[in-house]
Amino acid sequence: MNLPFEPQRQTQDYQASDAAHHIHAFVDQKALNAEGPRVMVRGEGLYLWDSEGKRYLDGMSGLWCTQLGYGRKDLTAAAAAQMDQLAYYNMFFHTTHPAVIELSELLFSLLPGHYSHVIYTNSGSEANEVLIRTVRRYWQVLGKPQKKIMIGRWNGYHGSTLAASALGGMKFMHEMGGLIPDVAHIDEPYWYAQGGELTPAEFGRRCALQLEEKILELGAQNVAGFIAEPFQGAGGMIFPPESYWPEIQRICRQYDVLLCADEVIGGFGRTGEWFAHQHFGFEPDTLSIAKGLTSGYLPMGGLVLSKRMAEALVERGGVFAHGLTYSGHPVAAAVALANLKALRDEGIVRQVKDDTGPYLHKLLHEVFGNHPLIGDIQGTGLLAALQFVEDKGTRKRFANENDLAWQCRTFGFEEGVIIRSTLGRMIMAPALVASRAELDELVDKTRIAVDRTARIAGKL
Ligand code: PXG
Repeated sequence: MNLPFEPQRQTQDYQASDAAHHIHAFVDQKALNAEGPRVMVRGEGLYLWDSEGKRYLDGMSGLWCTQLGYGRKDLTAAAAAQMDQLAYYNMFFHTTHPAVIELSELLFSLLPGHYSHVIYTNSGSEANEVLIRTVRRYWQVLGKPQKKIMIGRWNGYHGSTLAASALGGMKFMHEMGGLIPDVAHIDEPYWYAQGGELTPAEFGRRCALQLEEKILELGAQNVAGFIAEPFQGAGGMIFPPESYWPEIQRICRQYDVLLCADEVIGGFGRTGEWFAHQHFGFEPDTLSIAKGLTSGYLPMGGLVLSKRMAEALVERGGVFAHGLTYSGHPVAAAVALANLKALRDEGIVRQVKDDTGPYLHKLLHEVFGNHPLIGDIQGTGLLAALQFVEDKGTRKRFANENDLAWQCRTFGFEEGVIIRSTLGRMIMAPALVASRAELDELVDKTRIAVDRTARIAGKL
């Protein structure tokens, strides 16, 4: 083996110890223990190596987060310098520090001008936890404490903590450990699966109108906010029809319901815009951020507030009864600052919009436009989903679409590419620094995996 690193231990040794101590995410742990997880040991650019020395092109940016790819020395240098200078301090009891101040200056220079304040967290789940309390506090300050209900969407994903999973609409998550009061859900705008005979535009409007119906059912005087991902990520990389967001925004404004965008996946250049709501052309009141904020090098998230909300909370709100030990952590802030500087100064977001994003989608349409297994190609920028379909004419999906997608993902690993499977869709979201050659390789290896899956499905 020609490895770019010295393996420390045998793979089986790592796996046995992993099985002895870990409950992994979203998996049957007993089955995983029998199989043994892949042990990832090194990353450089878009590539990962496992403990057997096999190399993978990471088509998913880790978990949608490594915007700059792996092994960036400017990020590690920023972390080391900050650790040397001030490894930890906090924003409690009348203190602050330069790293977090400089990060926020840069963050708000990149955001549209109607946002002004941020509450930092360690993750996207926490950002959405903070969201619920902040939104409710906002309405208390405005003298409307009865406005408490949050509306989310079925199959939305907002994190794994109690309140974040309750805001999300994954029923199998609700079943494990419960819901919280004052949360309601409406349908997701997934035209390909649920649009029936309606055109995408009609379906998009119909889904948006469900929000109006739900607000009227609950009473607008009781509804605090509507939360949604601009496009659904974990739920299958689902893009809403163009008619959806303008109508949702109209309804939120009409009924004085805060529009809360979960930008944890969509933020920091993924769509070719800095934030996904800019791609879809709407103006949320809050933004939940995480992942690409630090390119995943250190945990950091946050809740961004509009000037209107911040003004009410700061000028009229009195004590804001919230705080996390690691909010605005100096080392995470220094890494986020270096990350955002690189995304800006190297023109990476612009490159996704003008060059690599259109290039990826052109390739995907050439390769999969007439593929017998693929009924739809969605996405923009460095973000794409391939929809498996049994009958293109009726958009009938396979009864075993999840198994097929999982199989395709496994074939991908065998071919040396990592793509994500969910609900009969294959997703790719490579690092934003991907070159055209790397995108060629991503699509080429994905094609082999999809062809192998098509053979199993009897489509090739
Ligand atoms: N909001 C959104 C939109 C997310 O996608 C979270 C919140 C929670 O963030 P934290 O940092 O608490 O994990 C997420 C996370 C997947 C996958 O397989 C997606 C996420 C996490 C893990 C896996 O698509 N999104």
